[in-house]
Amino acid sequence: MDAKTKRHLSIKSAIKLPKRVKNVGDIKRQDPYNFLGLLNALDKENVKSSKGPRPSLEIVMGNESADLDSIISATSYAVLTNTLENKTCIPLVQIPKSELRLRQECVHVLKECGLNQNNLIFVDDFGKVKKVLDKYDCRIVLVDHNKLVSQWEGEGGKVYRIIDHHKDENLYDSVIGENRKIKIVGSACSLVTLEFKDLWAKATDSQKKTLEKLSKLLLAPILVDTISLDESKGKTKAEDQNAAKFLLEIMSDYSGIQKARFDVSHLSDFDLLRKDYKQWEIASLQLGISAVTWDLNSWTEARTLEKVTESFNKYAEHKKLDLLLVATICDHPENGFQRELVIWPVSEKIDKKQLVEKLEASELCLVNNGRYKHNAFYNQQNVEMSRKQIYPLAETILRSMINRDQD
Ligand SMILES: [Mn+2]
Repeated sequence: MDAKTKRHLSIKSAIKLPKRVKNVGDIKRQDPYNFLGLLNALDKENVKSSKGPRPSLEIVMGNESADLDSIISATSYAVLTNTLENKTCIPLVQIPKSELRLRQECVHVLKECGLNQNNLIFVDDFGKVKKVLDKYDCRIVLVDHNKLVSQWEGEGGKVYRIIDHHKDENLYDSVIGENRKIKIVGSACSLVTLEFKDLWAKATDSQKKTLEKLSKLLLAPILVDTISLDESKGKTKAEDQNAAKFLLEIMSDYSGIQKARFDVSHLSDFDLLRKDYKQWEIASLQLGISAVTWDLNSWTEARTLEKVTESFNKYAEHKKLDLLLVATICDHPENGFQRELVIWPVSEKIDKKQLVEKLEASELCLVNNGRYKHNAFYNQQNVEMSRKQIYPLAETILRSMINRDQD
């Protein structure tokens, strides 16, 4: 290198050039898993000055429990859309960022698959999302639920596609045919995988490279939700098998996810109860159901029975509940997959004796485990019934009790 070039280079490096802000195209090409970066770029884009109709944008969201299936089905849908279709899509996670640490299985899977959780879009950034929503011609895609959560209720007109495995609530009648894929299968991620399977199989080498991380990512919730595709557990459908088979052709490494999911002993009772929680209003009653990945024996032994039951009371009070149900699952090393149910009515509005009798007589096949003096702690022998089935059952029982009171 001659002196002149050297001098030129040193001058050049001495001048600090302002960092160029990445635009939407840059992010999609260079950093396809940086959704927050994409949102910021969309926010900065000068849409108004450009002629013609507003550019289109897709927003994909999972349900408010923000479990592994919801976070990953939404995230993967966005990456697949951005990579394989000539569209722009951002995924939303419907919890504050601070609550992600309550979902160690999600933290584990994201890290294991090389995704940076700081690049996801959480509730904290919804202000910016709403700005973008007004600026672009937005269409909403629902994955892992088929009814907008209250936060987005006003945007029903924008829903154009649904991919879900819950009972169809028959909303958004314009979403029909190919755009309405609601099937009761093990995992919403199976349906997302199958939706893009053909395009993915035909992807170019560079697209395939971008999507490399996704196979492992999508497989995680499918395996967790179907209990490792074990047909005897009644969760696995042909769609789950097909999706997993397709993804396994690209990769396979599932160890650790289940372990992280069931490793909850470091969480406080309050965190355990809110980690995977849903609440409903039935007539004037508030019902909350916490799903906990710890068995009642280990839980009460680690904390004492008094402390755990005290936590149920405090949590029910905090959420202003009339009835708290705690549905536990654990993968016992000797006895296999097990479920338990805690029936915890807290308000005078509920006839406790009648409620317990009706639940005891239900298809849950509850057997009192004798650990608690009142009828509250049960082994649930019908292990096929998760919260998805427990909720409609509890709803029917509560409504029948209310109706009887009014007669
Ligand atoms: Mn799901």
